[in-house]
Amino acid sequence: MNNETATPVTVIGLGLMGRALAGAFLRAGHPTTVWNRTTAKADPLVAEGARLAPTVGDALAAAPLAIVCLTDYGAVRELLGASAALPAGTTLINLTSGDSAQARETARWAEQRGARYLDGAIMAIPSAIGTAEAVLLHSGPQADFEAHESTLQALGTVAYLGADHGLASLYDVAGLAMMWSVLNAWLQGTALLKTAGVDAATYAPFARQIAAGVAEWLPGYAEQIDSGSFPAEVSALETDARAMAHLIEESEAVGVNAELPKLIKAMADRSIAAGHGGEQYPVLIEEFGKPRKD
Ligand code: FVH
Repeated sequence: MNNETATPVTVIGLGLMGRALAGAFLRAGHPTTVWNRTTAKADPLVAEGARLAPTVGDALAAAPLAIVCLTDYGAVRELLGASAALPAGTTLINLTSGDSAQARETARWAEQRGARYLDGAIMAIPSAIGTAEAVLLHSGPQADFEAHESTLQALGTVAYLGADHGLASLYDVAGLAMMWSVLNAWLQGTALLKTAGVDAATYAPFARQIAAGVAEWLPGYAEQIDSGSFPAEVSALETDARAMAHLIEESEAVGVNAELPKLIKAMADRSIAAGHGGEQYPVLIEEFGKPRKD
């Protein structure tokens, strides 16, 4: 792609992530305008060919696509709120982390100011930006995503989730829940085995195999959740709960933390008490779908 044909892009926010985003656009040949509160952070990008806009308004007007990546949504509203109207022809893509309510509210706020708005979430670290490993999720009007999809592909693997602006944030936190839960489960097992002199490197391949195996179950379990029917084809929840009791007893016996095992069993016990002991594990979606009443 050469500069003449490449779509101009603006990047507002040149922190660790914003700098990576702007650099990826530059390397893909897009004329890139940047702005940052602390202007010195733009220096390396200007040296690579970026244009430093004197104001946020100038940055927004400089390109049909403006990416914002700041600390939080408060910063986005504070910064963009100063410019009364956002340029009508600009599509604003907010890659700042936040929750679905902030995403939906900011979409309403941006659209009231004449901007087309997509919300997004970056499932990658700065060094991965510009490679296929970087996954960037987007939600909002599909036509606006499609209009800029080829430009966004300079950042990595881009996905469109749907029209609800809150979807990118929800997928982001759902992905983080998955990541931290898998890591916590691995740490629980590693702690157990360390008491028997098994080091983490020895256990890791086994843990990786278990994680991959469980991942294979997800499509079938998703069908059970979507159908609302949880026939016990593998094992009944009551059987699982007995194994959970073993995990608690073992953790306490060898002197490692048993909080995670106890939470796992507490969720199952509540579902069993509600009459689901003979059903398959995904029946627990009902416990996850409601706040805990103490
Ligand atoms: N870094 C990462 O690996 C993660 C990956 C997943 C997504 N996150 C989210 O990306 C947002 C930015 O994260 P970051 O790592 O770039 O954060 P910082 O390096 O701290 O840069 C913050 C930028 O925000 C600017 N800023 C903050 N407050 C204001 C404000 N009130 N007005 C204008 N700009 C503001 C700050 O400017 P400066 O301090 O350089 O002047 C930086 O440009 C974030 O939501 C992550 O959760 C990154």
